[in-house]
Amino acid sequence: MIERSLNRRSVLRLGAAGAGAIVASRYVAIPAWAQVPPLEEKDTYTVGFAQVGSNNPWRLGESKSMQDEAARLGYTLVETNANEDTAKQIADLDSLIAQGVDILIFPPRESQAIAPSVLKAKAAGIPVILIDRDVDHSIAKPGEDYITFIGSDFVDQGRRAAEWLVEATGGEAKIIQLEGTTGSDPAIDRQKGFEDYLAGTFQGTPTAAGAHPGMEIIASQTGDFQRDLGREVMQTLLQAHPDVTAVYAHNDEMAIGAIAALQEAGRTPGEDVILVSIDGSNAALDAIVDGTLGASVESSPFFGPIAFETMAKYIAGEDIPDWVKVEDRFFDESNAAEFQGEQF
Ligand code: GYE
Repeated sequence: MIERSLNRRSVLRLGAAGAGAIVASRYVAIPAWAQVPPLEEKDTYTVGFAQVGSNNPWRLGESKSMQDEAARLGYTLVETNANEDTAKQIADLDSLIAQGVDILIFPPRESQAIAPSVLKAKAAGIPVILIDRDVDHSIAKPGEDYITFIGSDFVDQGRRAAEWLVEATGGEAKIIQLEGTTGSDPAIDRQKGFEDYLAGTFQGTPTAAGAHPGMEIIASQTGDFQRDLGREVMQTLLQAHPDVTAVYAHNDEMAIGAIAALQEAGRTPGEDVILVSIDGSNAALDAIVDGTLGASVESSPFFGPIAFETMAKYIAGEDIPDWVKVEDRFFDESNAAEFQGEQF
C-alpha cells in the first residue's frame, strides 16, 4: 500500500521540493495514516522512551535495559520520566512527538488515559511500540494504530497467583488484595485473572478445579504498585480486618510494604498470613528465602533487546503479531535461592 511505502519525511520532502499540485493532491486524498506509519532504514535512530516513573527497582531495571540496548546499537534514546503521574506522561509524549523522534517505545501508565497519545503519534507519522503495559484496544488498536504490545500475560499471572494461594492455604483464606495503579493494564488484568480463577472460571471457560468458595476477598484497595503505599494501605486495612489470613499483592514492592506492616502489627507473615505477589524482583526472592513471602510470579522488566529487535523487524517489513508475548517463570521456596541477586 502506498501509505506503507512512504514515510512522513518522504511525503514532506515531496511537498518541500515543490513536486507539484498533482502529487500533492494525490496524498491529500489519502486518509491520514490508515496504517501504522512506516519507518525507513537508516544508520541510526532517535527513539523516544516515555518512562512511567523511577521509584522502584522494576522501573529502574526496565530503563537500564532500554538504555543499554540503545547504546549497544548506537541509537539515541530520548528519555522522559512521568514520576508516576499520568498527566505528566501525556505532556512528555506530546513533547517527544513535537521533537519528531523516529519512533516511540514506551509503557502507557494507564490503559485508557494514554491511548489518545498513541493516536496523536500516529497522526504525526511516528510509529509506536508499547512495552510492558498496553492501552485499551477500543481506543487504539495494535497492528493499526501502533505496531504491537510487547509484554506479559497479566490475566494469567493473576491466575497463577490464585492457583498457588489455593494450594498454600488449603482453599480456606480471608484475602486482602493490594491492587496496582488504578486504570493500568496490569492492575486490571491481574485482578481479573485472580478473581476469575477463585470463582471457578478462566477467560470465560470453567476451570477443572472449579470454584473456591473458601477463598474470600475481604478487602481490595490500590497501593499504586508502590512499597510505601502498600505498607500504609495494609496498616489501615489490618485494623478493619484483623481476621486476614492471606495477601495478594499485584507487585512485589507492595507485598514487601505489606510484610513490614504485618510485622509492625505483631503478625508473622509466612505463617499466620500467607503472601503471594508478582514481578520476581531480587527483594522478593530474598523474602521467599527468608520465609515471609510465599511466591512471586515473574514479570520481567528487561524489554530492551526484544523491543529493539521488534523495531528492526518492523523496519525490515516483517509481519509483527499484535501481541509479542513474554513468558514468565514462577518463584517459590523450591527455586528462589537459585535466582537470588540475578533479577532486578
Ligand atoms: O509489575 C510493577 C510496575 O507495568 C508490568 O509496573 C508493569 C508493572 C510491574 O510498577 O512492578
